[in-house]
Amino acid sequence: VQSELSRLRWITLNSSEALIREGEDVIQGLEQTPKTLPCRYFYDDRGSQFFEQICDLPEYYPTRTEQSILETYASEIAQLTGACELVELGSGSSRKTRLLLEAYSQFSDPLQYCPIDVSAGILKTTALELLHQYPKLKLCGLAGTYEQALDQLPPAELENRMLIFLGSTIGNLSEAEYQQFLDRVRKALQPGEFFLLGVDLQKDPAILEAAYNDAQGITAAFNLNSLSHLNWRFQGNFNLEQFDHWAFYNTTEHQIEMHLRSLVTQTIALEALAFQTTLQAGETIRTEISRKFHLPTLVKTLETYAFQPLQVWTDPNNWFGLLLCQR
Ligand code: AVJ
Repeated sequence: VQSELSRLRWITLNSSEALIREGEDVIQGLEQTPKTLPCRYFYDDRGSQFFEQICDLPEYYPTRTEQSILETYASEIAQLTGACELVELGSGSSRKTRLLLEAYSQFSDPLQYCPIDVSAGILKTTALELLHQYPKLKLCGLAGTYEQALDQLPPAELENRMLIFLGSTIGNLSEAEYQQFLDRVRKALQPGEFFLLGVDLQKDPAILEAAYNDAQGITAAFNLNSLSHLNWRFQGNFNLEQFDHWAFYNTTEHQIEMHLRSLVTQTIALEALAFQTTLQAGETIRTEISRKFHLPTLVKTLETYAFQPLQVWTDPNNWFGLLLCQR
């Protein structure tokens, strides 16, 4: 354990100042019509556990499809980039990243991994597990949001670096946020550094809708859990029994939308933010958008942000895409 801890560095970016800003995001979202919530509120420690369960659901194909692409191509990715430090946004349990860690173990350079997640609990557990599993690994865990992390990335420990963003989490960003995000990534990387991006692709809406309306109701529990999170974080009074999970594919916007629908007219309060608002019966709070991509369009967009696409991989159904670009 001593030697494992000597290979661990830990950085917490959740300053109190950032928490206040987060509260402002919540208020801003709930004052909009329709009401929205930033989707990182899914990921308190309990929400991250629900998400792990979602990944194993028969209806939720993205995780296992992306996993199969990585199983097939991880060593090709490592060959294309050569030895480099792996920096991952939204690493969670790092289950797919293990395939990359295996592939990058072939290099003589130390294996350097920097997982970044808002959920410090899952980050810590995963970090300790990985250090135990990979004796060559040096790990620098960063607890914080993507914005914080990209603006304050620790200096690279190796010559080269690859930023990894898997699971189509980029699809949770609105068009404006998406553009800002790509701009931040470009600024965070040096010329020659790599960006590995996993995206869910447009497909039959029935397949998409099933993935967000699973038979066991885990996605519903995950969605509702964001209200528990607000309750403990901001002294809220949300009653989860007075909301329903609602998810559908918006075909014009090419995005899944998840909402929580109020079953009654009710006033909700977030005491720590001195905020309250009224929800009409049937009114919804949009908790997530999950955009579905068209690969050729995405490649063009990345090019306009000065990312040179090196290779694109998909699965036999063309359900999911993995892109390797170079800054
Ligand atoms: C991993 C955040 C991209 O949008 O599909 C799963 C989250 N939401 N089921 C997604 C999620 C509902 C997931 N992301």
